[in-house]
Amino acid sequence: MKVKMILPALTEATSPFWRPIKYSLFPPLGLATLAGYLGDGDAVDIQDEHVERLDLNDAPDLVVIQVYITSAYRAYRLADYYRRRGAYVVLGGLHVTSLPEEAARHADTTFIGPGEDTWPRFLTDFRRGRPDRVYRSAIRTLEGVPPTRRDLIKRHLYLVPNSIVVSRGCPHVCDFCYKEAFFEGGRSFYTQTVDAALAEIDRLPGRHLYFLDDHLFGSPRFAAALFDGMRGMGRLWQAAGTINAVLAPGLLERAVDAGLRSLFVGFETLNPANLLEQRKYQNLRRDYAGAIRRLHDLGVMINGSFVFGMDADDGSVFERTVEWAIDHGIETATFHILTPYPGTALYGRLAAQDRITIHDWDRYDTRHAVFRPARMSADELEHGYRRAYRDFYKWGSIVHGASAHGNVVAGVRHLAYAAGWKKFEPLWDLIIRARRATMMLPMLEIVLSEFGTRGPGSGERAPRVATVADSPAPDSAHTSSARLIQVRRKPSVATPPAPSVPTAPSRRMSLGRSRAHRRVEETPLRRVLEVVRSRST
Ligand code: B12
Ligand code: SF4
Repeated sequence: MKVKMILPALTEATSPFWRPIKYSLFPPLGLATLAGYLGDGDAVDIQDEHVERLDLNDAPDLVVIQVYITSAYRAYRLADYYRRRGAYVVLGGLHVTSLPEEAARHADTTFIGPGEDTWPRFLTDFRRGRPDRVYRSAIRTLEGVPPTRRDLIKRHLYLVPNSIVVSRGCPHVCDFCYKEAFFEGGRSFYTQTVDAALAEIDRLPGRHLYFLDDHLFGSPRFAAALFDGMRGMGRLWQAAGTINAVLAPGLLERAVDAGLRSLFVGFETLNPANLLEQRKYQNLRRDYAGAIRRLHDLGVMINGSFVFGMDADDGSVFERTVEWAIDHGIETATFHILTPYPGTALYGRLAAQDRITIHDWDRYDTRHAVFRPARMSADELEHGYRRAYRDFYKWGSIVHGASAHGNVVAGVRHLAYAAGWKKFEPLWDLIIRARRATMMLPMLEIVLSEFGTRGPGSGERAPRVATVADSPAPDSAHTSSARLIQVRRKPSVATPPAPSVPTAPSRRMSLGRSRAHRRVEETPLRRVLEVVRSRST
């Protein structure tokens, strides 16, 4: 059987805001997961329109399309096209689950919810010539899921080819999140077994990993066993987690020992009234600044996520949030306009209040105000959102943020990461168009490892207060990669818990106290940062 799997590009791919770098990050893991269920005799082709031109002159028997809200119209056009050519077309994913009737008009079969239980059932029915019109997921488990077909992923087209998910969903229930709608009718948070997760990690080449799990720390037991199992695998990795997971004692240290170097953190809002309104209780009364300090003390960079337009937000929210994020040395920030995805509690509430003004799914991209905000106009919200991005990523802000770290290497890493990400887009563009995205991965690894001062997760935490003089000699990078090869070992859940490593002193405690620290403060690099900062503000 000839199977074609498509991740259509979102419509904005043709707009001036199109950022190839953002969409060349991660391969289509969902489709590669489903491909794992196909047989040896099936000819499978995964095409991701974000990074390649679709070949539409083929004649597959089965066309599988993953539909996100912002790519829904494009997905429907492709589905109609292939149905006209006689292929059997199936649609699934988040948007199909939110609006099944809309999607069903363009498909022979639609899938509601995650695919691990329904997709193999469909394949059996399809091969027998008796597929149903709709499959609704009810059994939620990742046990026995076949290995993701990474051989079908065109790795060289992605900056982060080693993305991985070892869980589904999240234990929390924020109103604006896709999660409750997508997992309705079954468990909304579950994980792989630790052994299966470690085996998948072990299969991935290179050092860098990006966990796309909504909340990798969502099950502390699973996370602790995973991190312990990863110790010594020589990985450098990034992931997402919540404030309370960061503040919880112990788990973060284990993650860092296993190689965590950057965390996406959902701060979302600085206003407790907004947190209450959105049922984001896990952030309520949490010490945001303490969480930042904790991450930075352990050498973990932060990508802070902030949402604008909740009901307690007025026109002052943008400046306040940006200033706060810069002052606290958050390395990168992702701003969003609150977006009511169909099926979410937020959508229900705004629809009941007759506040949803736009139903064009292309604009549900978190860059447009598709509803009437409570304390400002939609225009003000969009302008404020754009201003927040501009202000956060101004050179002056980047330098200011970088100098908020009590540690020069961390400051330079901040500068390199934020500027590299946002200030050289034309260069990224060139590299991506030359289909060389993966070439940049070593640079990302260097930055994540604080230029070699914090190597991959070896189980040994690097001393926190590093100075330029303390930095390893150039050849120690080789030493650490040699060790990397040596220490790679078979994963096992039986690994005993990590010996408790004393936590590094908090930045507050160490500031101005240790001699080593004073050396950091006085390094030439520190002075360079100060000069750049004074010139650029
Ligand atoms: C990685 C990621 C991206 C990446 C790449 C996406 C990719 N290559 O797949 C990038 C950075 C490009 C991206 C961009 C955006 N993203 Co995004 N992204 C994610 C993230 C973090 C992980 C996706 C993933 O790999 N999941 C793991 C795999 C295994 O799951 P899956 O893809 O969902 O596939 C499973 C099921 O959905 C189902 N399934 C899917 N398709 C099909 C088809 C069939 C036939 C069947 C049977 C089953 C099936 O089976 C699969 C296995 O269970 C999710 C959050 C999340 N946890 O899902 C957000 C998420 C999908 N993104 C979101 C958004 C809003 C966006 C943006 C609009 C953001 C923006 N401001 O630009 C853009 C637009 C994307 C687009 N193309 O339209 C929202 C989606 C909301 C919605 N209702 O559609 C999410 C849920 C984040 C959130 N919490 O709000 N994103
Ligand atoms: S914590 Fe994040 S992933 Fe979990 S429900 Fe809230 S927004 Fe969604």
